[in-house]
Amino acid sequence: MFFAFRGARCLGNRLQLLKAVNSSQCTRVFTSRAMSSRHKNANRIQGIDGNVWVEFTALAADPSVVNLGQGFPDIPPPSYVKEALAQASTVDRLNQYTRGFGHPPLVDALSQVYGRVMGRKIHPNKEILVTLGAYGSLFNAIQGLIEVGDEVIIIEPFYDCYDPMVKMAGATPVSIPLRYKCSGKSTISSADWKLDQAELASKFSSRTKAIVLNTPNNPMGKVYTKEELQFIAALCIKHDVICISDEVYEWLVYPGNKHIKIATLPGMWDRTITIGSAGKTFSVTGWKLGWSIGPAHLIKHLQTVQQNSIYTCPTPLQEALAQALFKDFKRMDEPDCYFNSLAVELEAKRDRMAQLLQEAGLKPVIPEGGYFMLADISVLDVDLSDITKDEPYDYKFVKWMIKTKKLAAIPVTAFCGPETTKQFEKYIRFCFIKQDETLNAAEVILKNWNK
Ligand code: IK2
Repeated sequence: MFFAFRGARCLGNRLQLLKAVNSSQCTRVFTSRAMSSRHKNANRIQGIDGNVWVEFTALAADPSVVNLGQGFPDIPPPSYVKEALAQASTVDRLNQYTRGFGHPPLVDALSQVYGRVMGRKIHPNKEILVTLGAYGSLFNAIQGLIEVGDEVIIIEPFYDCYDPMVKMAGATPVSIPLRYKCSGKSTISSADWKLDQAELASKFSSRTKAIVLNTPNNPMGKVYTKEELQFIAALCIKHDVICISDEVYEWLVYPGNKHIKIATLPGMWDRTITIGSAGKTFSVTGWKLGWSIGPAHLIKHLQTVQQNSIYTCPTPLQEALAQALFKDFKRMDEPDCYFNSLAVELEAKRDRMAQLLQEAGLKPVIPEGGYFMLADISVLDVDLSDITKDEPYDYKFVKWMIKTKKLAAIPVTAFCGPETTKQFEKYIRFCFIKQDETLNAAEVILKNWNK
């Protein structure tokens, strides 16, 4: 339409345009417009057009596919969360814009919950920003704090959007892989993947502006220990580096592990942005609400990005989230509190998933947190050499599995840079926050794998 309209203006009138449609003159006009450098993408998005969620969500959309791919629950959210949203929509005022940096009851609720969790007073208006999902927080933090030419350290495997967001800011991602250290135990755990301290230290330089941390980690489920966090913190302090700490799975930690917020370690509050997600906290990924918490001198730069981009988040959702947080804040120490009960429910699903994979001969990596499980697929020895597309093995494997076995997962190299592709291309990621029926259906597929 756009080209047709511009073409019509150029040729004078509609009649002339119609006559010209089949003429080579028009083809030349249209082609040269389409090819013009003015229509080229901005450099800041060069090379980042591929996206694992766009590609694999479409492949898994067929209803006959058992979808353990993208990380969304098919268990229902708590009823009081849904009711709070229904209730909010009945209040006229709550269907209109609210405060851009966060609906007042929501920033109050967040300041109370995190004030308690972090053991400090958190200013609701200056130290909290409500965002469009954790994605929004990551985007605001990276756009607001990272300068063109800076370096940002990212630990691999990483949640896939970190790398393109850093590149969009004109900065350079510097990656460091978690390395497997065999524990000698019969099962493999996410705790067996560790940062090599000397290697990590070597990545920091005067160009390093920030490090992105993700604990519990997606895709592996690693929960960083206090010692690991202290080591990262010491490097941040030594090199005056900001820590962007993505903690969307903060409540989903399994027995024997403890989620520690790096912002609570000495010297870290002033240099850390802690990111959370309503989608992950209350099993409502479609709500796309998140938050950034940190010192006022950093949060104000994230606020600047938000006020000049999306400006504000949906009011009824923020009101409902505030009500849900207040409810669970009052019972934080009780087993019924959703922050505690979801992890218990998921522990059983995690163990079931591990068993399913083991019975199919796969080697699962048992996560310490989150709701994903990696599986080593090398034992299946599927010959995909006739697929000529130039992709890592895990991409080909998952596409083949969706097509022939009707089971969807996510290739782990989507969370890696080019240097670690070889290290991770024999792993795929399964999401296990699913109803029993969904896990049963996956079990049938895995049990019949060789039939
Ligand atoms: N950070 C991490 C670590 C996430 O896992 C997510 C959500 N990911 O879910 C998709 C998947 O891995 O299958 C986000 C940030 C984004 O969270 P939100 O939905 O709140 O924007």
